[in-house]
Amino acid sequence: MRKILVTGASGQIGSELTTTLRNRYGAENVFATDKKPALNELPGPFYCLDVRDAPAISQIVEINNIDTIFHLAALLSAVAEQKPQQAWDVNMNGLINVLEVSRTHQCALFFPSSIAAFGAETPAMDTPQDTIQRPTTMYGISKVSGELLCDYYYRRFGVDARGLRYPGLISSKTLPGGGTTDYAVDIFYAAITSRHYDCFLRADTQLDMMYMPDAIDAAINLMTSDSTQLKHRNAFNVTAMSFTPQQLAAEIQKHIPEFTIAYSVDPLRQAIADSWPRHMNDSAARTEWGWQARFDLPAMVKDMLENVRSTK
Ligand code: NAD
Ligand code: AKB
Repeated sequence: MRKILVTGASGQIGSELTTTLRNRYGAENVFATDKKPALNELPGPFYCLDVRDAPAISQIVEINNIDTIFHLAALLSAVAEQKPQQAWDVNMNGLINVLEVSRTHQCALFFPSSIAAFGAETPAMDTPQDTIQRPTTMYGISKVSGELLCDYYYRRFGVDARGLRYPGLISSKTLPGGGTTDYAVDIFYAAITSRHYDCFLRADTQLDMMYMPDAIDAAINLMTSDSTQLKHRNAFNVTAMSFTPQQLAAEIQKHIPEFTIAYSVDPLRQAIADSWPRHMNDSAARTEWGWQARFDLPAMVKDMLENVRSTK
């Protein structure tokens, strides 16, 4: 990776990934792009770019000699369910545009899939790497289609397209952008400001989760790993912890004993969460490129509370 392009760089993952990449590879070598302005801690080049605009992507890649693209621009699960046609347009046309530019300019490509690529017929516990994928949401359909497109571009055109199936990501720098797992971020702000949180998922909704520093390491480690060791290359299951809102609240109460949680279930997001796995098996990622998370639930909660407090 010498010259790197990040799409969706102003979002929850993109803002932190861009900063880490700029620290490691030089700010001048990491080109952040998004529809909305960047908030990156480390300044560097930024383009206002809609990923549906194929000629604009191609021009940025060409003039800056880009060799690696982290393609993060997308609509997330809850927003996608409210705007399914727009979600298909952004998630699929955006991806095929970056795959095409990767083919014509020999770029490596990172594509983040999600636990949403699975559906209710997938085994919910110890979810295998290779298993049935029949998602019932527009977001999930775009993710499983994206996984297949990346595999196709690798087999058909040799594009080095790699990717992860991320679980819900928890971070303190940028607020999440309209997903089903957003409660696991919102709860920290509520715990610190009002000592109470009204959760939109049921108390017993168990989902895989990961702290952002691990998510950033996973993306960079996969993209810099030895290609000859990758049997799957793309759509690796990765997880760091798996918990329910009730368990997360109990961990927060160890630090803030007066914190309380109540449940006002949102039927749309509850139905989405109920169709996702509860705990993925990520042994393929561990074996093929050495994936290992650093943060478990107690370590993540401690760090999140410290970071969110410092922003108040
Ligand atoms: P986010 O919503 O925080 O950020 C997405 C960014 O994409 C936003 O800054 C938005 O302005 C931008 N964007 C939207 N439409 C665009 C367009 N047409 N052109 C250019 N930019 C556009 O999302 P995120 O959490 O940072 O997620 C990034 C990627 O990771 C997505 O593909 C998402 O599906 C995937 N992912 C995220 C999580 C998570 O928990 N955050 C989990 C699994 C997978
Ligand atoms: C969402 O909830 O949409 C995302 C995801 C798990 O893909 N956080």
